[in-house]
Amino acid sequence: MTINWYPGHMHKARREIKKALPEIDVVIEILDARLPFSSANPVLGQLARHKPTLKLLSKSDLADPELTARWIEFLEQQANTRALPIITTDSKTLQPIARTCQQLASQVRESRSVRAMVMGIPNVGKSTLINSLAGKKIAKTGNEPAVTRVQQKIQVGDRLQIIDTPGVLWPRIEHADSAYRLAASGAIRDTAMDYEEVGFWAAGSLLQRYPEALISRYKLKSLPEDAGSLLKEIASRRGGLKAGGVIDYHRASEVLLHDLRGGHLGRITLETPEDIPAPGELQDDTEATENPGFE
Ligand SMILES: Nc1nc2c(ncn2[C@@H]2O[C@H](COP(=O)(O)OP(=O)(O)O)[C@@H](O)[C@H]2O)c(=O)[nH]1
Ligand SMILES: [Mg+2]
Repeated sequence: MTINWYPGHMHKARREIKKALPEIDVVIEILDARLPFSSANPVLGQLARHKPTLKLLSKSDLADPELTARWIEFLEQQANTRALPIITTDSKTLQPIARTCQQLASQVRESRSVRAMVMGIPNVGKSTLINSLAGKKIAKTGNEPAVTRVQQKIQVGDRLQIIDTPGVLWPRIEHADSAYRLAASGAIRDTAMDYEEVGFWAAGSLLQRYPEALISRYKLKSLPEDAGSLLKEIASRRGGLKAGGVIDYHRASEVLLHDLRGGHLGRITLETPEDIPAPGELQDDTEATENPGFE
């Protein structure tokens, strides 16, 4: 999957959200539990600032449970916001969704259902969630235009309705660390980013955050000093050593990223609330304000 978010796409997505919002009581934003900041859309918070929001941390089966708990606590400090960890295919983890939406939209009179729409960046689990909640395959996987076709509502329990078409939003592509995290997690499978560069970034990040996982997965005798040395160790163990002792960094990156994405290094989270850059350092949000003509 390639994500190409041109300004045109962003404007269209934004227009569709604006069109849909008046009908919606609660915004359900799906974040990737391994990177809850970087997998968030940079402008949804402003667009939907008057709407109660339920943030669902999907893929929590792959994420570090301690950090997921910290993210939940952090996210719930925002006004009108609740957060829940989910595994989109595990209906048990989805049970609190309906109740939480009702609590968030307490102004909705009891005689009607609370209306919600699922939004999120590509590959975060929107279709899987909608299908799980519907109990059957409704949402198409793949690139379906967001709000343009006729929408159906899925009844979830007594008092929650979810629009069957998710809102597809763009990720934080302009923030370098976020782009690396998105790429390392597999959210962006094929980008303009250099594969080995992502491998080096992941190696450096894992050395810092999850050294024990690396030692046990690659049976290392000691912790390598830097990303290059780690990739060298991996290469020498997994068919990445070429004639004359030349290191195949591409191969080593492939092994590391495959292991990371597949959960073979254990449950790993790539960012903590402390990693959120100060507002001044964030450039991706400027896009929202530099288009005053956009409605
Ligand atoms: N491990 C894990 N994988 C998930 C989870 N949710 C979704 N996925 C996988 O992530 C990929 C993208 O899911 P999809 O629902 O198509 O994402 P969408 O693009 O947001 O609609 C699929 O391969 C799913 O199987 C989850 O909670 N845990
Ligand atoms: Mg989908």
